[in-house]
Amino acid sequence: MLTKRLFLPLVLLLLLALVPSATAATTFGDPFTGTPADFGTDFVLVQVRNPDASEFAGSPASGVITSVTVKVGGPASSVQALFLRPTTPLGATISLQKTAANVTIPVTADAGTHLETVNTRVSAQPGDRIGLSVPAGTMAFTSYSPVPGSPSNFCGYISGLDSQVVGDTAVFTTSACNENMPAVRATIEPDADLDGYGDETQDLCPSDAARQSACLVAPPLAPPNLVISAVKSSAKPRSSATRRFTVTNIGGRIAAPVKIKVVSSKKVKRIKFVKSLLSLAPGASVGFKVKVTPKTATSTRLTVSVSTPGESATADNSASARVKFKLTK
Ligand SMILES: [Ca+2]
Ligand SMILES: [Ca+2]
Ligand SMILES: [Ca+2]
Repeated sequence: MLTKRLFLPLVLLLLLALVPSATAATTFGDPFTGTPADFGTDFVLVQVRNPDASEFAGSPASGVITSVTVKVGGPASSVQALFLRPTTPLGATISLQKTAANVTIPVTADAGTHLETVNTRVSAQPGDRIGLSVPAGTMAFTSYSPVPGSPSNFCGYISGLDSQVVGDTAVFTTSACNENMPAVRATIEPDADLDGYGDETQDLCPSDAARQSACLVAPPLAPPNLVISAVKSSAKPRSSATRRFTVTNIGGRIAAPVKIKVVSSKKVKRIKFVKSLLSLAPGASVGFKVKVTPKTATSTRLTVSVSTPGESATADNSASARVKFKLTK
């Protein structure tokens, strides 16, 4: 059984998971079940109910509206698609904010009706919807009654020309809209990188907000290839000796620290790294020192090898230097 302490965070997680964002292209709006006719004079319509009279939820997800389709007929004309976001709940009125510039949809003459589609690129949120503005004298067939004689109001309505600019909010009357439904719907695609381009037809690189063309393919990484050499030294014998080595990466990128291993005579008493070697860019060299203190010998051969994961060419990964000591009593 879930305790309250576990239950509340779980509910929050579930609520976050419910914030919808399109995962594939989807269509919302009028299902085009009827035949539009001339609605009358100039007006703006927006859908507020489904044909079954349930409340229309608008776009089911966030993303980019990539096309708008209208079912139209009548004389040759054009209508305007509006991109609208509710700012109040549905009631006798509904307030809708314009989120983008209108898109013009040309209507070819048709005694019957047909579909007209225009491509768009408009970012949208869940609940957004498409309005239709039909200019005065257009006489286009743009709306119909999904349920003739229904007491439900299927649309929001404002009379006259659309004079709103982007960002404006207009009050649509739903009670004066009667049973008319604007014959418009839209396709929304996911926009995972939020670059404002639909990820299925407009954005060839949905993982990069800076690109809409195909993603760059990273060239395969060359493996690293280390070589090491001992730096010659003419230092006089001392009680301890420090010898320099130089390691160069003549291959590709090193993804892990370079390991340094000192192989030397058992006569060596103490080996001390003066510098550690964590990474090495392709083509770069770095020197490091190994300090040797003898036990009893007056000379020994000091061998140092380097290695890093991913390297196979290891024949040149070790170098030797003879070191001479002056023993102290
Ligand atoms: Ca995108
Ligand atoms: Ca992109
Ligand atoms: Ca090598």
